[in-house]
Amino acid sequence: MKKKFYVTTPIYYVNDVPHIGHAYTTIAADILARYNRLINRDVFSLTGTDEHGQKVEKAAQGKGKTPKEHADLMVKNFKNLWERLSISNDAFIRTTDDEHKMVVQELLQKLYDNGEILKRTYSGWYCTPDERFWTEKEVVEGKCPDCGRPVEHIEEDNYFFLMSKYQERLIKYIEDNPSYILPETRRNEVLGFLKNNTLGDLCISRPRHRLSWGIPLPFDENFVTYVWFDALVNYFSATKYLVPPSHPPLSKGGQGGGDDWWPADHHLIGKDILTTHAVYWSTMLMALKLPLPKNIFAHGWWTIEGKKMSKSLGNVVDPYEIVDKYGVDAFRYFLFREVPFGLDGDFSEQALINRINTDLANDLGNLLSRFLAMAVKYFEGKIEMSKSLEEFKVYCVKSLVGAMDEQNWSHLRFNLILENIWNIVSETNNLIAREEPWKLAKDNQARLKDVMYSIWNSLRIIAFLVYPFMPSTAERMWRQLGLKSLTEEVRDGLPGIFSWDWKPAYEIKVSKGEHLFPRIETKEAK
Ligand code: ME8
Repeated sequence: MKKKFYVTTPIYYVNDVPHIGHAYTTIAADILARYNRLINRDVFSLTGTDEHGQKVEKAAQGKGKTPKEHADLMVKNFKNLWERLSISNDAFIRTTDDEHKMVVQELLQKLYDNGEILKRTYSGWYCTPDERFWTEKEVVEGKCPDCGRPVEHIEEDNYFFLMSKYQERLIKYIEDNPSYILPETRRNEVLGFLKNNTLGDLCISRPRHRLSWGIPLPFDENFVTYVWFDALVNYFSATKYLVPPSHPPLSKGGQGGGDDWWPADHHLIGKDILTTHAVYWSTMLMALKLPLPKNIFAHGWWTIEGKKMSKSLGNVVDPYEIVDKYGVDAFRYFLFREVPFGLDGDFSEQALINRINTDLANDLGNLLSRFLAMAVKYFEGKIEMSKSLEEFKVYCVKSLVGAMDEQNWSHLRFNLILENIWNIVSETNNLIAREEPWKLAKDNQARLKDVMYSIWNSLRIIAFLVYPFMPSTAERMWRQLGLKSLTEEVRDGLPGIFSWDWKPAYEIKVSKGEHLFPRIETKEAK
């Protein structure tokens, strides 16, 4: 039976248009999804939108629309962008889906019946834009400690999830499971927070008179659900109704979808929403007696030329603009090569151009075109399946193993994986410089054949290794190397296709194609 792999992105608020930050997390999830499909796992990759709450209600009001009409329009921005960025998500969840709402209500009822939710009078400071309460101690001079905007004092009845009783269990869980929260700095941050503070209970309702755009509490219609309780449940509810038919139930007699896809392998999020995931979601699952996800990975923050991205600064990076100018694959590659996943990064067009010109145009693109030109010149494109040069093979196989290392993938070390792939690229360039095929063509045809096969084989390996990061580049490489469709061939040729000297059963004839990454000429790059 195939191993399953389930990866999620945050569900994004519909009150904003997507920018580079949203693209970053979603591309990361796509890289994992594509890689896991490549190695023959049954993959479910999920993204979606978070559509309830005050912010959406207000934004819709401002535009003279109902919240749902507003959301319907905004969702298109996300769906279109994911298509443009070659995101291969299996499903798109919206918190306004009826099925999702039903699951949220079911879970709320279960918690309520089990005495995990209680009604209390609450008095505290409320930050409307952030939709959260703060205690007297937390408020800084009448302002929200998180966003710095004024808070208002509110006293009202509300429902509370008894989160505090899970504090010790959560600490133990995180300590016992070192890769539950990654990277390690974030894990330590959560542990530090849990050990040095007393966890409160979580207010999970909003009175309907103040907020109507939400899921009603099943046990009290005067209240709607706090937006985070509704949003976090998406990861679980999706497994109940969005697993496509191509993903059959894994257990015998399953109903399709169902609990079989829970728990997720990775929740990818930005560091901004670590507490809601690591603390709220984890304790909610404990109270529901459901397994916890295998990993929550909180990545770093992108700034733009050293500044925080903000509408008021006018520096929000529009992914459409970047990919129109530089191409989707270059953008996808840049984001994961430039900065180790987990750390903060700074975006600038110049840094992107530098990466394109060096890693992509020079190292990779030129390698392929030089090889193709030589193959056409010396052998009319026909590549004889011989064997790789031994020393070259030994060096490259080490990097191949690194690029497919389970630990590297389960810890999302994308930059290390890319580094391993580029070791093979560099070593293949070195091989050409060392062997000088143009000289061998004159006096050593036998060696020339081995050298050319070695390069062909290495480029083939590079093609499938870059596939998760740059899917269309990989397919183009694969075809230019005289092979059929990468994804189909990988599936048919498993598992041998990942080994160094795999050979297709058919004759290989290569032909010159378009350069993968034309060099970008700018004043600075010259
Ligand atoms: O928080 N750098 O949605 P959201 C890197 N609806 N990543 C960034 C980024 C930046 N500058 N800006 C945004 C929400 N992101 C909730 C989530 S999940 C159950 C509910 C990415 O639209 C990053 O993944 O504000 C961050 O966590 C997410 O967008 C926040 O998206």
